[in-house]
Amino acid sequence: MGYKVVVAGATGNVGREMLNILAEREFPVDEIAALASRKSLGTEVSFGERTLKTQDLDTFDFTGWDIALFAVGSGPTKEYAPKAAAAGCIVIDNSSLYRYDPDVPLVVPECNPEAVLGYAKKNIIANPNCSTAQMVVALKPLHDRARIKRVVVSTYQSVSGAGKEGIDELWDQTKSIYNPTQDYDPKKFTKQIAFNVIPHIDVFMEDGSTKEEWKMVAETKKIVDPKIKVTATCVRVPVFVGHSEAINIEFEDFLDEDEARDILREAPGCMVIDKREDGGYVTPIECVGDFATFISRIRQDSTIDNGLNIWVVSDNLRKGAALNAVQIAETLGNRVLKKG
Ligand code: 2RA
Repeated sequence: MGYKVVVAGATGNVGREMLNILAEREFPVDEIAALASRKSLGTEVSFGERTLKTQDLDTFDFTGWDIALFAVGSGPTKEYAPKAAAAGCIVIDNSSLYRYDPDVPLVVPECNPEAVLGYAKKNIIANPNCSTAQMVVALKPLHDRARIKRVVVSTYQSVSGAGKEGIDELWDQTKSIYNPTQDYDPKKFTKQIAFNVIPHIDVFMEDGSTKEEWKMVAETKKIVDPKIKVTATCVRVPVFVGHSEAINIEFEDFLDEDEARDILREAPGCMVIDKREDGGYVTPIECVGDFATFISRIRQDSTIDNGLNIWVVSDNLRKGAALNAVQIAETLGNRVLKKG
């Protein structure tokens, strides 16, 4: 016997990946419902070999369904997640709405799988932001060995993190640059993204940081350790899929770069590609469609006592969103629901 699974937001980039990954990982599904907002209603989506017709999120009855993967953004989540949860369906939510709620666990299964047990207070589990998810997969095993004091991270985030409109804007703007009769002003992003980089993701906070940067701080503390200090600069780059991060880590104890490489080679979810030669590292285009978080450029930072630099790349629609949500469902299945 398997699970009755709902995917809400099934026509979006992340919702489609959720369906792909449930099928690829052979999640034990007895019944599946693909939900969409009224404007995308009837759109067909793929689930393995099957084609599903989307149903209306607004009128769907969640009673009797086990797990709902939500990828609909904070507004609709606020309306529909409590409805699903009250009907007894456990919600795994990809929006930021519940991430900082003390009664809702924020889970990256490679880091804090035991936290899923906290789902019962609200029947909701939160999925972290994409830039945090891939970073903590690499940080946790290093923290377990040498205790991280401080992290300085710069991100290089692909346009798919901003949804389909972000992808379309990069594509159309790039074409318009080769065709001067075609004007293409920024709409989704604040400045031209084609052949450019923009040091601004999400809204500005009072202290001058952006919400994306704040999320990396708050979520790392909730998932790994509240004592870790994080400072982040988040940057949008003209890449379609795959976020990259240059991470500088300061530890309590000395950690040799070779030992760090060995630890990361064994760590769950990590794939080390680290040859000190031309091309001996991973770039975002190579991680698309993969499950792993790739780690390259592992090297000592000799400007501080216990410092290390790493380069971390992952598919933001997968580990940063849909894959992590499906892994939470798997963890919930193995540790709590025990069907399948
Ligand atoms: C981005 N963090 O890349 C977002 C998506 N969750 O814009």
